[in-house]
Amino acid sequence: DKGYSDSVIETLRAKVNNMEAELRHLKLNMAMQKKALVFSKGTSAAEKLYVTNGEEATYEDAKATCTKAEGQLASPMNDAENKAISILSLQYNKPVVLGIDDKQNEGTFKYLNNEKIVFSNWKPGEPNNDNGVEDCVELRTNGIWNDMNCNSKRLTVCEF
Ligand code: 293
Ligand code: CA
Repeated sequence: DKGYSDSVIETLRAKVNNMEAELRHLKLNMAMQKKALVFSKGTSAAEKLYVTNGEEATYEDAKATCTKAEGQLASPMNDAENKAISILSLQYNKPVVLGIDDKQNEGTFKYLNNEKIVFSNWKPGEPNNDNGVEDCVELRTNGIWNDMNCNSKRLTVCEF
């Protein structure tokens, strides 16, 4: 007959039990690591962890820094995430460059994955594409957004 033998079932049962124990251990450990990282130098909102290296860089350089770190340039998708980033901006007293631009189509701001933004926090009167050269976005220490020249250097904040 095609049934599994009792010994095979018993072996699998033991493996699943081990995996469940390891998973519990991993989850506890990850929660601990996250708490420690947030305590030392990050801020978090929901599932995202925001961390800065303290450096000011252009949009392209900041993007490359975050990609190299296997994260991505901070891209707030709701008010809670925007607040988490603004806490770092306040701590360092520097505006932050976001992972959002309208390079492709003036006035249509998109995330790095080319999707249109679903959340914004523009200052009244912004985005104004001042002098026709503002395709990037800075988040000021108060959390408010302004479109700016992509060559301007702002605080690098990555999300993980
Ligand atoms: C213009 C008008 C200002 C505004 C500024 C920024 C530049 O100078 O009121 O603050 O543009 O939008 O990004
Ligand atoms: Ca502007």
